[in-house]
Order: sequence, then structure tokens, then C-alpha cells
Amino acid sequence: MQKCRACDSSINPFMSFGKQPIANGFLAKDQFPKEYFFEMQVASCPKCGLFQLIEQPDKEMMFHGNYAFFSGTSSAMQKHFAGYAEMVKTEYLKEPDPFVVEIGSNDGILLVNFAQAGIRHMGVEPSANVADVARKRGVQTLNKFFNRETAVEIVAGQGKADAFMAANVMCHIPFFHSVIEGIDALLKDRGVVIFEEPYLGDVLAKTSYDQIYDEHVFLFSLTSIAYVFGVHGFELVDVHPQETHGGSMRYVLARKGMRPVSAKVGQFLKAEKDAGLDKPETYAKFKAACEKSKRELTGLLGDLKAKGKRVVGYAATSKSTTVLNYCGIGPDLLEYISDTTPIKQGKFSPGMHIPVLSNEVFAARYPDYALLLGWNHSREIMAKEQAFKRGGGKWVSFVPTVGILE
Ligand code: DWN
Ligand code: SAH
Repeated sequence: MQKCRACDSSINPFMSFGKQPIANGFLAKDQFPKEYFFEMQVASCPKCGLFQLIEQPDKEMMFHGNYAFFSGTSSAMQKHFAGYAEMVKTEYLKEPDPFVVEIGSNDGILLVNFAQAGIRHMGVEPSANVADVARKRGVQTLNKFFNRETAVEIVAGQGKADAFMAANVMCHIPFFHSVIEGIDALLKDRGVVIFEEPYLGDVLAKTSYDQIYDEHVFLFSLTSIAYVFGVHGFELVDVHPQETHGGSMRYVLARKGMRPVSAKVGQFLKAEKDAGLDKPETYAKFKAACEKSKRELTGLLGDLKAKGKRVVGYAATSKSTTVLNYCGIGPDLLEYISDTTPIKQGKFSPGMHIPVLSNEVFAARYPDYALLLGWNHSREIMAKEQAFKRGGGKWVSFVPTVGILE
């Protein structure tokens, strides 16, 4: 029997996505024989509601000097983070000379907005290559994993913070309690914790099972966040649903009793109960929906191949690693994957070893179909790929349902 990573209750995996490689482990041919795989099983804790991976590879295998994801590759996300910064500045930085800390700050996509406004800030980013990009943009960055120790080091150098921020990283860190202890050590009495992460409710509703991969050790809900932070004396004071990454939730927390609690918190907690997020049947249904999605997607790609159509993947996302490996989609079904990130180009996709090529290759000779692996960026992608569509090209989509987009 496994133990919940947050509350130590016994948990049982309800499904396995099979053997999975490192999601961002794009590799060269000579690295194929040594590629690492783990069995990706998932569970939902019956006591605290935390959705989690049973096993996660060591953090140094995922986050290092050659990390393949650069936040700034999406222009829509740059705009999104400018809005996030604006919200923090206007709502929560009311004291003179404020200081903010962001973990998982990557290439500085959020903190650059504070740096340019002359606000004292510190990013904590363990992947050295993306941290270097941030520093070159004038964003103060500590090349470390955030935990209690890192927080104490920051306080010794800069004093306590007004705001602790994060985006798409809290769900990456298995030592959750050490992170919250770090936040507690870092924040002023009235300091706020603000972070946004893929939302469990959206993943279940849209069967976007590709949000589950090695880095995402957790998928959060208000229920699980309220529980885990509650243990450390924090409470949810506000929440803001976001469209990013196919449906995210922005959580705002503060020490108990320090700030007014928005009515939205109670409303969303109730909505989670109504949606059955605490019920085993909900996860049994999700499992069946994932299996159906897999059957339909492999069926559709098989049909296209049988008709002699050229099909490629579009955007070599981390999420695509789960889909391709779970469904067994390899170079026989997808000729290559088009991606704009130089560090991924010329390499092969993790596990299934599909070549990753530049967007210029895609534009030079459009395929008949493109599988929309970066479905969360569909608005941005559709806007820039109008010539593909005009030339008769079609998009294959699999979230929320499998089909050809008209
Ligand atoms: O949580 C995480 C999120 C924030 O980012 C990380 N664990 C890793 C990463 O997940 P992802 O790789 O699934 O992120 P995206 O933003 O869905 O995918 C980015 C990839 O898509 C990049 O390789 C670039 C590519 N892309 C492209 O080729 N053309 C993206 C866009 C917008 C495009 O037009
Ligand atoms: N915040 C950015 C990046 C998300 S990707 C965005 O939303 O686009 C997750 C990032 O978290 C990676 O850059 C990774 O190196 C970093 N990370 C992983 N574990 C971490 C930890 N323990 N402390 C701080 N950052 C971490």
C-alpha cells in the first residue's frame, strides 16, 4: 500500500499510463539504449483529495542545465504573465519597497515585469540554462531548488517577502511540506502566496490526461490545496480560474485570519464536491475516458495512414510524451513533430523517438494533417498557421474529444 505524499493516508493507484520516459528528455540516437523509463501510475487520496503520481523520477533527471522548456516560446503566455504581474502589483504590493519571490521562474517570463518596474525580486530556478536567459534579461535568479533552506538563505540576504509567486511549478515538487515551510519562513506576516497550476477539475472534465507526466507529480484542486496549506496555518483567500494550459486555477493564500476570504472560495469548494472530485467513481470514469480517447486516436491515425496521408505532430510539448507513449504513437504514424524550440530540434521525442524538426520544415512542405499536440496554444497556433489550412491542411485534435477540426 502506498502513502499519500501530503497526509500519509493509504492510497491505491486507480490506473497506469504504462512505461513513460522523462517528458522533456528529447534525445539523440546514440542515447536510445540508455533511455530511462518508469511506470506512471496515478492515485487520488481519499482523505485530502490530492491527485498524485505514485512514482516520480529524481528531480535532477528532470531539471538540469539542458532543460528543454523555455516559457517565452509562446507570445500568448508572455501577455498572460504581464497580466499576472499587474494583478499582483495592484492588489498585493501596497507597502513601500516591496520584495517578491518566484520559484520555477524559468527564463524570467513573469519576473521581467517586476525587474522592469524596478521592484525588488528574486527568482529561484534549478535549471541553469533557462536561469541564464532570465539573468541576461536583468532578472535576479538563484540557481537552486526551492525548499526551506533556500527560503532561509533568501531572507538572510534580502529580508522577508511581501509575495511568494509561482506558476506551473508547485505541482512539480514532491516535498510539498518543505516548500510550505519555506514559504512560511520567507513571508512577512501579511504576505501572500499566489500560484497557478493546471486544475484537476479541467483535466477530468476534458480528459486532458496529457497533463499527467513525470514533472507533474500533483494535480491540484481547492480541496487539496486548502488541506495541505491548512496544516501550516495558511488559508485560501481567493481563487481565479484561468484558460492557460487548458484550464488552470490561480490560488491566493495568506496566514489564517490575516486577510478577508472571498466568497468564491466556498463556491468553488462546493463545485468540487458537486463534480464528485472526492468520489472513486469519478476516477473510474476518467480512466474509461482515457482508454476511449486512446482507442479513438490510434484508430483515426491508423485510418489516415491506411489512406496514404502525410501526418505530422505539431509542438513537441511535455504533455505529448504521455499521449505518444500511452497510445503507442511512433514515427510510423507521425512523420515528425514540428517545434520552435532550438534545443529540441534535430533530436527525437522521448520514448517513441519521433524526429523533432523546425517549423520551417513544416512550412516548406505542408503535410495533409497535423496532430495538435500543443492544443492549449490552439488560438496562437491557428492564428499563425493559416496558410496550412488554406492549402487544404487539417488539424487532428484529441482534447476534449478526438476528431478532425473543421
Ligand atoms: O508545467 C509546465 C508547462 C508550463 O510548460 C512544464 N512542466 C513544462 C511545459 O509543458 P509543455 O511542454 O507541455 O508546455 P507548452 O507550453 O504546452 O508547450 C510548449 C512547446 O510547444 C514548446 O516546445 C514550443 C512548442 N510550440 C510550438 O512549436 N509552436 C509552442 C507554440 C505556442 C507554437 O506556436
Ligand atoms: N513558471 C514557468 C515555468 C514552468 S516549468 C511557466 O509557467 O512557464 C517548471 C519550472 O520549475 C522549470 O523551469 C523547473 O526547472 C522549475 N523547478 C522544478 N523544481 C523546482 C523547485 N523545487 N524549485 C524551483 N523551481 C523548480
